Amino acid sequence: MTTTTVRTQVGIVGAGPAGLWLAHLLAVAGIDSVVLERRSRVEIAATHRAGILEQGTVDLMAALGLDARMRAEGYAHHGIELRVAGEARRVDFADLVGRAVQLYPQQEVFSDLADGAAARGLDVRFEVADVAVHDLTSQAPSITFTDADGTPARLVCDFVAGCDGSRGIAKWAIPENVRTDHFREYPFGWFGILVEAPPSAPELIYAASDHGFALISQRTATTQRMYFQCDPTDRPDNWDDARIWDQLEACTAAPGFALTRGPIVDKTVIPMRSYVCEPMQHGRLFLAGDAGHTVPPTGAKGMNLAAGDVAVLARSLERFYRDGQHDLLDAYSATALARVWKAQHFSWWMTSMLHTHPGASTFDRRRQLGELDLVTTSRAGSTYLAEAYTGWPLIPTRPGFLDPDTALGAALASQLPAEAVTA
Ligand code: RFL
Ligand code: PHB
Repeated sequence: MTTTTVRTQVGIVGAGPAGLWLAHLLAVAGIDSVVLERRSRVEIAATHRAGILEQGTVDLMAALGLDARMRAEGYAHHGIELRVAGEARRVDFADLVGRAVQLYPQQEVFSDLADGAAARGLDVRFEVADVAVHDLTSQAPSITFTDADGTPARLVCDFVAGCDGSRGIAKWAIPENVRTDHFREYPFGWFGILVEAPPSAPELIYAASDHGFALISQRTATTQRMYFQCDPTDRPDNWDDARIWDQLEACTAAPGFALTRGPIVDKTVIPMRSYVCEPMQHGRLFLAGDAGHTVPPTGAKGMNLAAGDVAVLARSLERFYRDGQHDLLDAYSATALARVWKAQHFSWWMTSMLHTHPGASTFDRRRQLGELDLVTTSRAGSTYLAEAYTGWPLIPTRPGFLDPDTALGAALASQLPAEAVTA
């Protein structure tokens, strides 16, 4: 069978949030791309993952003109509750940092991005197979794949963006002798359920108890998302509904509080890992999102990190195509990793502070309670949590990083420091 050859400027592997955000941002900057995705649209839209968007991520959706449904159907949250041994301690984001987050499921973000891509005429190909990247250190890298109809194809491009998630292939193309894999595995996982019931609380509850950690999150007026700490090797079938509710009640018990129960329509066990691939670039390959790093979900950072990576990458590519300069591209990994490591620390910290650690001594447990007390009673402590949770700027805020005179600069103006906008 003959191979079809397609030519574009940026070949993107993966149509998760990272890949689709990047394709949109590049289009704003006038740069062509083709997105290659292994799964079907239907399958991605049915995968339950993130729920919380930082304010900068909300601004990114607005910059792309894709925020209407998110604002109509999502919920702005101005704080979270930390429940410490049955006592409610609210962290008030509005008061502490004047910012908020948005509860809006990742599947809906994906649907908005995919619909928006079709409306913008972006080339996104679902259900492709056999994706492989080639000649990354040459001027003309390429990606070979089999199209959805079985035709072998080659995408010839100037750059390859590896946006293929934590189980993707792109990062393995960075040779072992130049790549460091920073990895940490936690001795617990999350048991996640989806429940058909009204919300049990108006905001997220992160509960640290002697029975382990639990998170009470929401989705819609009629569907809720809840998690509790479990053994990472546990299986969904080991837990019947009664046992799940007993565990969630034990972890979240507080005077006057009762979980609103309903049919459990989905059960999953999620492993907890921290990972960073350093550097996040090699030749003309650039990694973004989970392809370059993963965090445990406790800080709600994963998808938001993808937004920061692609904002930096899109700007770096704009600089290359518009000004012929590769300084920002050369610095991409270092720029992206500065934000990634802050989020790695925050995610590790929230995870360590809130979970019951197998084998913890009485010293460890009492120290943990002391830390939770400090974080929820000291304004300095809770301000750090509020600042990190609502998120740092997506791009470096130094004047000049983003050019306010370009279409991309104008679109991302909410991310610019005031000096840069008025300069
Ligand atoms: P994705 O979403 O995994 O997308 C990668 C895409 O690449 C495709 N792919 C390939 N395509 C072609 N060829 C190949 N060889 C390919 N290999 C893979 C895949 O099919 C897929 O469609 O990565 P991306 O775009 O970097 O986005 C990252 C986010 O999905 C992830 O960080 C978040 O889900 C993490 N996360 C959370 N993030 C937040 O910001 N806020 C949250 O509240 C939050 N909660 C969560 C979470 C993740 C969770 N789980 C299940 C891990 C809660 C949970 C429970
Ligand atoms: C979710 O709603 O799925 C969610 C929210 C906050 C987290 C993790 C997951 O920290």
